Amino acid sequence: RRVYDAAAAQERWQAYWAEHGTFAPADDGSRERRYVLDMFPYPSGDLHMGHAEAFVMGDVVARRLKLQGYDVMHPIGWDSFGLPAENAAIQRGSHPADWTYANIETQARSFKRYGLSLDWSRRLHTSDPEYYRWTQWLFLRFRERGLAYRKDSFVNWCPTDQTVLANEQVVQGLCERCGSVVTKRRLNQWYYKITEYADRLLDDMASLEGGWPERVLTMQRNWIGRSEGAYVDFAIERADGSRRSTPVRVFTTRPDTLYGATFFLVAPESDLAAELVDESRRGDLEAYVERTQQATEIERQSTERPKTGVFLGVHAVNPVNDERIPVWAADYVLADYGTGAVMAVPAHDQRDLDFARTFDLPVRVVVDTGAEDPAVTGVATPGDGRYVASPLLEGLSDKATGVRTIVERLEADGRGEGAVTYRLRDWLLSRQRFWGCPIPIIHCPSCGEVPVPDDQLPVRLPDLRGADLAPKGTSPLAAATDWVQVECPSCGGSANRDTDTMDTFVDSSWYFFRYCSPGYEGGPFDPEDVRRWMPVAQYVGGVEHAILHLLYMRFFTKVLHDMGLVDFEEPMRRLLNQGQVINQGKAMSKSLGNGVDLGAQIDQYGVDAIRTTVVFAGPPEDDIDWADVSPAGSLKFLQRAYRLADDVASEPGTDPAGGDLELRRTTHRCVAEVTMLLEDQRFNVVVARVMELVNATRKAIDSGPGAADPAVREAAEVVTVVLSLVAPYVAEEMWELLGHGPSVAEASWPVADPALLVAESVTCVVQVKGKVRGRLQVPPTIGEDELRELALADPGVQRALAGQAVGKVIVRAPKLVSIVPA
Ligand code: ANZ
Ligand code: ZN
Repeated sequence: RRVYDAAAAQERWQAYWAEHGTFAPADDGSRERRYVLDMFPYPSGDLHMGHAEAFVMGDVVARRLKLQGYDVMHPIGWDSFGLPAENAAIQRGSHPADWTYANIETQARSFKRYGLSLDWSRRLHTSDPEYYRWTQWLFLRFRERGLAYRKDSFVNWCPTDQTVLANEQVVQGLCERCGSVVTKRRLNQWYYKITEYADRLLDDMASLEGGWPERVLTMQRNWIGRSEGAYVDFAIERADGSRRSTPVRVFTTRPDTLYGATFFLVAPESDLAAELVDESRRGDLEAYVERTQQATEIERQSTERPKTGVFLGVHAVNPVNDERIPVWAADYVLADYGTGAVMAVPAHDQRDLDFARTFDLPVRVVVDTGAEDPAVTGVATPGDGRYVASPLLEGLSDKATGVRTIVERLEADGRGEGAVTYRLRDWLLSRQRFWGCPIPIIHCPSCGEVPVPDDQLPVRLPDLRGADLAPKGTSPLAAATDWVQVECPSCGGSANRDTDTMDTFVDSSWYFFRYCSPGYEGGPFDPEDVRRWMPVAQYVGGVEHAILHLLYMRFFTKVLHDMGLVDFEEPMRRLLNQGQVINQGKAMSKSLGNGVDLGAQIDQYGVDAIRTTVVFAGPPEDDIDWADVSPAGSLKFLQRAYRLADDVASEPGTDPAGGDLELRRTTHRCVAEVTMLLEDQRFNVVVARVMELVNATRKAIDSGPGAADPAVREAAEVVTVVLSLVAPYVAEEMWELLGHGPSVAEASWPVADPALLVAESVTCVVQVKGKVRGRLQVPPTIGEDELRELALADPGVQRALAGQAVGKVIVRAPKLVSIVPA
């Protein structure tokens, strides 16, 4: 008898698939199209266990859809710009491309070995000039629409990576990449105006309900952070009694607490603070700003932190009662949220209360919540209650009415208006690093910002390497003088290129469109290709991208929609976030020494056993603890499955209709169940069902009708086709043994025969006083007690009894019940 040889099968079938283009879609309209997409990898060395889990899930989906008759596109590429390549190049004195493309080749070999049903002809790398040409082209189109702009502002700065970071890349005040404490710097930087799409990004999530994990939708909602409230305008009165020509706006979510505003705050580093401050206090403010710069945004907003601030020597005038309140600068007010100015209501806001108590400012309760006076307890009362000391709200206790009443009055007086703000900030896209997509702008002393003409794209990176790339606070590109100095495309005078590169999240915001049109020269993609393939039927990737990538790519899609290039607004119908592979209850790490090497696991057990282990370990969303799983057990199972095919191989195929009925029922129930389980992404249960079918088939061979029974062949074929989703190499070998060809990937998905799915039942006759009064369909194995109860509950029987008490009941399970009234 034959034994499954994993290594030989891997070599053989990899070559077969590559040679025959098995996984390239036909794209000829003969079959319905489906696009299955894995988040493309970053080339940081070879594949690891995390890739093993992520990519096998997408592969199960893609292979299943292909077997079900769809024309499947399942492409692959690399997100190949980024810092690690640059750091490696600095260390080795080489070019980032060396490291990047060497790693890509290593990963590509591993992906092929891992048996993924990928279409290699669509492969792309975001660091290829042919790709970033279109990243630049899109930037210019966004800019024409006013969606890419430059502004001076305080930005997050990582002192280690020497580059700015998007808000999304600052985690708890630390750099997402290196963990350094993030500081602030004032810089002139490029932004994408994602805030203009905030409402659409929120509203369109309704269409993702059910297809996307709820927690991802929640994270995006919170990140966008829509707040409803009002803008309120406060006049400013200087020390000499004169008034500023225009009032200053604040944003508040609680306009109904306006009578409780006892002081007014501005962000210390804002232009507003510098403008408002009385000359006598300017020195104090400047010293305070200096101190503020050292604190992170998280520290500044923390309720734990002692409150600090400086009085600016001017007053604000409350628009509803003309009360004069002092204006302070305080660092818990952020310059770039709302308007950068706040009306402080210490009775009902904890941070304002802490501030009031620190600086001895008045606390006035305007909502009576029944709790003790915050001025005494030090605990603010943010809840609902009866309005007090608020003439316009006299007698009210409903918050919505309170808010509406104040907003209406402010609007009538022209002193404010209802408003919505978002936590979402515009997307800061400039990076002071080398290995990224150059920003296609030229700065001309006479013309200002001049876009590089489309026919001069791509703006290629200059050839810098090694120490040229070391971080110095400005972009390394600035050092490439020959590259920087160019002729202005507009006036022909001497001008300079923009020396920043784009955040790599820009590259990954549109790659899935490019897969539809590999190598297309007329634009980032051909709209016709995208119309045929998109939206993506299934997207698979890590939950760490719940906010950044998944929000940015939704934004890009909406802009492309508005440009008339695509006709949908949401690019990914379904999203699956696979779990992580951990070991001994902990994330794998060098320092813990608990890493598991994917290559070594594959060498030991074979690809199929590793894939099976990963899929079988639990629901795809859950983490897998490698200490709890058994690749050796998976390999044993695959050998058992293989032996079925081997046993059946020499038996001629005949019509299964004449085969063993019990095994046929088991097989068809398995098909029906597995089909549903796949739809619900319960891949681990699919493996469990195949294991059961393997056992049932083995029993039929050894102690049942034997290997020659056509039901056995039928079962072995179902095992093979279903197994091919998870363990493609062994399935190919089995398919061949069973006399089929050329590839199980070209087989069709089995269809369950409904006649074989009906549970067996027998008819039970129920008599009352010897007359038949009911018929019940019951399982042949039903117990006497259960049958008696069913019979007595039957409506026909009840009618015949007409309220008489039951005397004697004779039960002959499963066929007869006879009832005699008392
Ligand atoms: C008065 C007030 C009274 C407030 C009250 C709250 C409670 P969200 O919900 O996060 O949008 N705020 C406004 N701009 C700010 C800034 N730039 N920096 C720090 N805080 C700012 O928060 C909105 C509330 O945060 C606003 O409503 C304002 O304080 C404060 F009982 O105004 B509130
Ligand atoms: Zn010019």
